[in-house]
Amino acid sequence: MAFKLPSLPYAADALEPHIDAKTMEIHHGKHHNGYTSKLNAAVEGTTLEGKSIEEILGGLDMNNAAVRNNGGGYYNHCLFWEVIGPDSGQMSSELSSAIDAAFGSFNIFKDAFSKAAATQFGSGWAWLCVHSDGKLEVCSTPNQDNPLMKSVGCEGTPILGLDVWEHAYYLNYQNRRPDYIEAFFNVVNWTEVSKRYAAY
Ligand code: MN3
Repeated sequence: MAFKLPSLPYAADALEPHIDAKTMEIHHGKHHNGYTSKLNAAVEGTTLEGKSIEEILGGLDMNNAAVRNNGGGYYNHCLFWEVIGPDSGQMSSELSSAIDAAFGSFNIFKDAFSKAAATQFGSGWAWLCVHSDGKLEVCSTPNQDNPLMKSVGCEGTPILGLDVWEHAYYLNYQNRRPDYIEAFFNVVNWTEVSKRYAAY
């Protein structure tokens, strides 16, 4: 069973003015679609065929560049489309408490996450991860790496991710990555992030 590009769960223009429709169309229809088809090509006929993306990334040989880059790209964007949306939803009291416990307050968490996103040199992602004991951590990874991969410097299950590749923001924000990061917080779907926290 090959991996499939998921449909965007909202219209491409639903996140305007924070993320513009053209960026969403290209990002989903070209970039994510490309990772999906290249991932399928990379696993076809190998022992990875038929495994879930979480199984593949959790047991990944980091020297397998095709699966690392395209499997990461496939998973990361699947998560990204779901944790953002036109409705900010509602953060659960459990997630709110965990954020307070780990960072001190939501605003301190937001600063730490924004800093991780802003200082990731070149292409990559910022993450909010939950460890097996429920503790939260903010980190960033280069390229399409993510915390499911062993030895990337942060571990756990990502429950919020921010794509800071230029393809995610350049049409609208050019070199102003900090403005894009600030805008991102207007489109986070906290109901979905809370659901992922509850399922860790
Ligand atoms: Mn991207």
